Amino acid sequence: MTGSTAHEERTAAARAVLRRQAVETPSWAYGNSGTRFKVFAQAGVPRSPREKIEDAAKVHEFTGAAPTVALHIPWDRVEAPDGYEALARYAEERGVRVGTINSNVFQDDDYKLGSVTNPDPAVRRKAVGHLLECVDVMDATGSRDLKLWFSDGTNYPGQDDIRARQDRLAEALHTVYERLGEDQRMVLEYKLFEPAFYATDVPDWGTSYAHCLKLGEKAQVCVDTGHHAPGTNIEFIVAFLLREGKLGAFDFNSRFYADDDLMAGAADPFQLFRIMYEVRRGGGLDADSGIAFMLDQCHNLEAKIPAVIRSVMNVQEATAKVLLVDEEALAAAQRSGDVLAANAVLMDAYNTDVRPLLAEVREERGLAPDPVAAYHASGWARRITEERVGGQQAGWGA
Ligand code: PSV
Ligand code: MN
Repeated sequence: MTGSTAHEERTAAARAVLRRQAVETPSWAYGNSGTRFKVFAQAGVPRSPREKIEDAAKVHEFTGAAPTVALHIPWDRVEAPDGYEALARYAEERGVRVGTINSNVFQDDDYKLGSVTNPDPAVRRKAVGHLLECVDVMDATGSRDLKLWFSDGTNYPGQDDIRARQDRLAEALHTVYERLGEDQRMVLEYKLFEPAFYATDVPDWGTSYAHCLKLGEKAQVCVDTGHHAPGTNIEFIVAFLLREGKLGAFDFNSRFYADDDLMAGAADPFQLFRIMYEVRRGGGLDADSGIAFMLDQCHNLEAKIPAVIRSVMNVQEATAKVLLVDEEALAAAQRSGDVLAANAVLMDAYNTDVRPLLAEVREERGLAPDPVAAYHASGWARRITEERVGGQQAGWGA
């Protein structure tokens, strides 16, 4: 095969993957958010879960690559009797579906000393009750995944028994696991620190992996790219988890310092490329991989909807680049121990401008080649600024 034929074949295969690639967007990215110093409110942000879904639907309309929206309970709580069923229908009418249900056991006064690992059994019962409620929500929305993130941990040595907290965590996870339906899963997210400053109860992938392994197949690890110590080789973690069949989900975002929650691929596009390369290598881009590729980020300064669109595009660009890696040349260079040639194969792919390819893939699907420009031209920003006045803006700290 000539070099150019091989390149054409790679490009054709890349197009097929890019056409079906899906990135889940988080409802909270559309609401107001900020740092602990200040939340700067933006005009036109959603006042309700329905309005967040409307914005998520716009992202899908212009990218064709964001068919699901993750909810966070209770931020997106809606009232019975048919609240969540109706919300799911509302999403479908707008061309999207409800995705992962994110639990929240970190914003109630009762959780000061922990939720599922709290030394007080009554608080633990309350936290587990919330997680089970989230599975009820999944039943109503048809969601597959329950996302668990625990802010649990301690600030000072001696504050609580590290080992007993692991026992309590295991017990709570087991209870929730038992409640999952046939096709439902739980994905356990880890985070090095924040808000706990001494010992976090699920601080790293190893802790999450060990609990998930014990629980069974329906428990998988969630990798939030902002949740590691600086310099951590995240792609190694991704490669390892994929090899073990335990990578269930991503929370994509980027960071310069800690858990900055900036747009995916903005702070370090090369890192996103390296992660996506291991995803590809481990079969994570296959149609049936089961990995939930989610964004988990906040747009504190920038306009929210175009920022989410930009993030989806950044994930697409990283994906397109890894799909262009000449696997044969890479394997040959690796076999012969040619370090520089192997590295050059990866860098060639990384340095390819894939924007024209992605523009073509969009146009083939009847989409505008530039989703951000199409969004700005659509008038949606003006419309929501005019219409969404009054009411309580729905968001993190607003
Ligand atoms: C925690 O920092 C986290 O990454 C979890 O996924 C939470 O649910 C989310 O952020 C809230 O923004
Ligand atoms: Mn997260």
